[in-house]
Amino acid sequence: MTITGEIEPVRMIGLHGEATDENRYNRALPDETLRWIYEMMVVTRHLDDELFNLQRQGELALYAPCRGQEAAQVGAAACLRKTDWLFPQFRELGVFVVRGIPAGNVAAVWRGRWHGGLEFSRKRCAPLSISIGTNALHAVGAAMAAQRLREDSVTVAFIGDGATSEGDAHEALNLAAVFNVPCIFFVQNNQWAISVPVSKQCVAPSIAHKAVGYGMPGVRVDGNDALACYAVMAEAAGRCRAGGGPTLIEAMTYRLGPHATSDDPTRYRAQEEVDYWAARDPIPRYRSYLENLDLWTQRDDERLAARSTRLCAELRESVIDTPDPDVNDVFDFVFAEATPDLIEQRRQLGLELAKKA
Ligand SMILES: Cc1ncc(C[n+]2csc(CCOP(=O)(O)OP(=O)(O)O)c2C)c(N)n1
Ligand SMILES: [Mg+2]
Repeated sequence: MTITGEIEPVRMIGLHGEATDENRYNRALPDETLRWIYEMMVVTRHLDDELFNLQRQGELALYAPCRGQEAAQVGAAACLRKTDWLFPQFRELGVFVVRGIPAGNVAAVWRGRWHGGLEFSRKRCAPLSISIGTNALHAVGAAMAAQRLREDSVTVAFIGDGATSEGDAHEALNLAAVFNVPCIFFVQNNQWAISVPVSKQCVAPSIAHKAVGYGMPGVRVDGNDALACYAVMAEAAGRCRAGGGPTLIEAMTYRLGPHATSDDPTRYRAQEEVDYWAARDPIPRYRSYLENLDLWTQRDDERLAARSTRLCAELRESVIDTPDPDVNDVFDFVFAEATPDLIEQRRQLGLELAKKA
């Protein structure tokens, strides 16, 4: 849908799990898909907590938690095909879980052990982009490649409200529109960019409105409503596959935790604001929706809790048990064929290490 001035986000599940009267999108997903979306959100929440704990225990250098953003991430990723390309920023655990990337691989990245842990070629997920906004350009490049190869794949750039202020994001959005590429810009507006509120990033009526200036459809969606996120992404992906070009989606959500494990958000935001959003937690809301449809019971909770516990244990084991990689990986995986400079650097490092041994 093209925005026409209204900024009311698309919402398919009300705050208490009731179906809204939103009828522009398909809500009749198969029961298994509806249940799977919930499972992915709950698993993400548990793994997110475990990653946080692992950092606190000194096992990871840093971690950027996604608590509160599970609906946006899982909803957006769940409607994609495995052949679609993902270009994350750095907070997209829910997207990785949906794509089947083991949380241990994500942990390896935050441990500084293996920066390619998201398996670009096998899982079609680019490495974390700590330089915010840069991944949007990579996504557009990949979409241009898909266009030239006549693939019907879609690429998704996951960026934050803060990243929309970066020149790279502007260039990417404009390029995507001009070349009509199959790229979706999924902006998680979680209200904050570290300690800077979204009011300091954007004074347009919404981030979605900016799509008008680029000449692409813009959609604002309730980012704490997994079904609505799924629906608007499915629509945008369908448009990409039909040659209809890019879409800018703004998912209204909230980062319930700190920016990263080194941040203290109590220094810059009020507890009342956090409480307001905690009461809009996407997970219980979606659970109520499933219960209303008779699609979820307490026995399902028990099964899901066991699954989450197992996945957290696997994550912990993989972090603690896996040996550090060979330092030469730094040189071996830069180019398909090492350049003379890299070969020389590799030789020099080998000599240094031999001295120390
Ligand atoms: C190019 C660049 N400039 C500055 C930073 C420092 N930085 C790290 S995260 C961040 C804010 C990101 O905010 P947002 O895009 O809203 O994502 P969120 O952290 O809310 O998920 C900034 C400015 C960076 N990583 N990269
Ligand atoms: Mg943000």
